[in-house]
Amino acid sequence: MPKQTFKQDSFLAALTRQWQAFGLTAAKDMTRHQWWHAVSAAVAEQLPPQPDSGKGNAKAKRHVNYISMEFLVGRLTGNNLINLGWYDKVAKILETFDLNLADLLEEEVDPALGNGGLGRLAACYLDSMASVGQPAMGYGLNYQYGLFRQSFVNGKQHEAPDDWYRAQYPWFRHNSALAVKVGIGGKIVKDEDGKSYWKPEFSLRGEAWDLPVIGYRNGVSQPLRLWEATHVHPFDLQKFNDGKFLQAEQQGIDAAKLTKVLYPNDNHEEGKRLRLMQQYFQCACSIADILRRHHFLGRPLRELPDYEVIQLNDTHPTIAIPEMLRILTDEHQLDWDEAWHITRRTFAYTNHTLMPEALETWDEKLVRSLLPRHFAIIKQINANFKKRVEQRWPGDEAVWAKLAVHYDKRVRMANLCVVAGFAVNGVAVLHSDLVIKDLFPEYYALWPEKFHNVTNGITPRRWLKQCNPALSALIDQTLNTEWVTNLDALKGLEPYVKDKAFCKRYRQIKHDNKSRLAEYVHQHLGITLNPDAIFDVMIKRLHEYKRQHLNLLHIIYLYQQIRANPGLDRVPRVFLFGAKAAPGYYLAKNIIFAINQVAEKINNDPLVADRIKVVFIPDYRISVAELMIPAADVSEQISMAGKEASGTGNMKLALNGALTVGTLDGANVEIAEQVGEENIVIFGLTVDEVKALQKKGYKPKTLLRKDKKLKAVIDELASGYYSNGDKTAFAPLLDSLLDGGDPYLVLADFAQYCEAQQKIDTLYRDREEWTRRTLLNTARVGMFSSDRSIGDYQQRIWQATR
Ligand code: H53
Repeated sequence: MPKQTFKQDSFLAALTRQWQAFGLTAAKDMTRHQWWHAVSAAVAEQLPPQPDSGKGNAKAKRHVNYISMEFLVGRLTGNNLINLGWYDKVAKILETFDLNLADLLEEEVDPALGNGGLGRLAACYLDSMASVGQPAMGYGLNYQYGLFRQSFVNGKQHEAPDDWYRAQYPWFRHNSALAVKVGIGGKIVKDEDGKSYWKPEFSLRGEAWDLPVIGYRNGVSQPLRLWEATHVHPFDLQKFNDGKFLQAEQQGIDAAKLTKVLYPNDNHEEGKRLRLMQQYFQCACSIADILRRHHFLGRPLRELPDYEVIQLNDTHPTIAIPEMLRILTDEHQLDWDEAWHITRRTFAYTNHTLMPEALETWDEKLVRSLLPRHFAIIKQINANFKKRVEQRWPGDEAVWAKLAVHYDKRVRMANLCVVAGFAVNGVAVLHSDLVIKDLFPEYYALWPEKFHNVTNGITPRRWLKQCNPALSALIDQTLNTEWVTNLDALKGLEPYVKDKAFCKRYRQIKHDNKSRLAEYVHQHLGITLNPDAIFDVMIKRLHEYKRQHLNLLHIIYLYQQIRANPGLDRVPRVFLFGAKAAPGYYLAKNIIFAINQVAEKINNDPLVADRIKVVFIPDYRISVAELMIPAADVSEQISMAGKEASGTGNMKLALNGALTVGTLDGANVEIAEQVGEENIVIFGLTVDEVKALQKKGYKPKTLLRKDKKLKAVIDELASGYYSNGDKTAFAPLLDSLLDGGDPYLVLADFAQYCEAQQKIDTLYRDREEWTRRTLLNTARVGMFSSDRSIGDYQQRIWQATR
């Protein structure tokens, strides 16, 4: 496809229409926010109409439908301008109005339609599919409120709704012709011919809102289609005529509830009725849209899997499977076997977690009441599958108890995905192995060919080119090759470890990025940071398994060391955190509180004299990540081995020249392989050691008796020292570590973690050696480009099997 050329005249004309629409008389009367809006809308107007995606695809290249409850896309204007190749041109035009484009871009409210890693991965994959020319649609929900806004009140997390003003978002295109009717509730009834069909209790309308996903300078733009729930009729006319005006509108109010808010849980399912309704609504709209396109292109139903693949991002959209079967059998009158044959070759499932609390199961009563026909279909799948299991493991109830899709009055979504899909993949080598060994060994025995690994990736467009313009420019000048679409080309930087001038420049860029972050922190939190200190960054959702509290214990340990020896020679270190805790996750919120309280004490202790600063940046989100990642010297990836499926922050930080302190978990293992063991600091128990320790019987309190340093840290936290004498302030955290049995082995890894941190301190003192190691990180992590991940999906899953 030809590159999209920028037409200055039509851009300026569009800009004029924008300020006129605001009711102003001249461009100069626009506020900064209006400028951002006008520029974005004027650029959006220049994009070609989005093709009804899939038209061009041949059998050889299946069209991908990526269904995800979350797409954490981040701000779009800057990114779209970069991908279009129009950034400099628009910046120049704005200069003539005395405006700075980078400043305007700060006006955009992040579309926060995701929680964390899973949603951000989906956004990276859309960017990569557009950039490598993989025809694709993203399907998600158009939430009115994205992930809550976080602030701290007396150190405690406070949540506020995130209104991102979707109604005025300039990148949306509303396509009313694509609206879909979705039924919910009701029962199965028989028609005159005795054939049963579903009579829903009520219907909703799904409206399609498209965001453009723009490929990197290749002329491709394909939609991310987000569904919004509205009501089928504007009013209940009967009620309206009866004079019941408010009740007449009730249906509309109820419908709008469905896509009001994103559930703020990451790696944890609550099993709420509204959540299942969201899932079904999204899947019903998306399946209808996929089939509409397929029919429109005149293709026979039985050929659906030749043209389309549906990639399920985690189990959240699993209900799409019975929905497909329902439509094929009930609406298109296919018999079961044929419908099953089509479905089984269309769906592929990505598993992102082994955490039991995140593997969705639904109460059968709930499924039956909301989706009676789907429940019947699930039972049918289960009954058919039972025969297969019976053949393979005759009479073995224990195996059936594990493998059943419907068992013990619950529907298990992961099992449904494995049984009904043609491919299952984990998201890093270690994780994919554990999926086979620990989660699904019997399924693997049945269908080894279904199981794959696709290690996660990140888009180099946002996570280097956009967020680190100075480093990108240095790489451009040095390599003189298009690394943005071929991240392996960064290997070409390796010889420059010997080039003093280059290394100086690389170091200076990091320093400047640190100053930029320090400015932000000063402006927003009033804390002054020294850019010569080590910037030690831990950014990720707050979860016990990720062990932000291990980081905290080490900070307290350091502080105690300084108090015991005021002359202690340590490289000044700034510990930076960014993390949101799910509002109902009591322990995670307590960890935030503990970090903030410890920060307060240390930051105000003159004895510390800037050797330690602790900063918890509130409301961590994509735009804040874009500031923190280029400024990091150290990347904290310290989850208990076996718990973090992959991680993607680890990749972003290494790419931007941070040294990882990490456990052998998730993609850290592959990062270590790529960068070389001398360029990463690995510590802690391995997966096998974790298993062995847990089997043996782990007793955290015994550890405390043996390790005096550790005991001093825990005692101080419990003493009220950081909480104005309140000894119960951190009870949830301490209870989990002690009486709760320390489920994530924080205390067991503490000593090794302290050693690892000491090693960082020593390494950092030799500035040239440090630069060498961090530069080798940048140079060697090219394989973590999401373009490579998409290539793997194509090769191993989308094009290989059907
Ligand atoms: O998905 C990321 C992984 C990360 C994993 C995360 C994730 C969620 O954010 C939410 C639910 C879930 O099951 C998994 O925790 O390790 O990198 C993308 O694969």
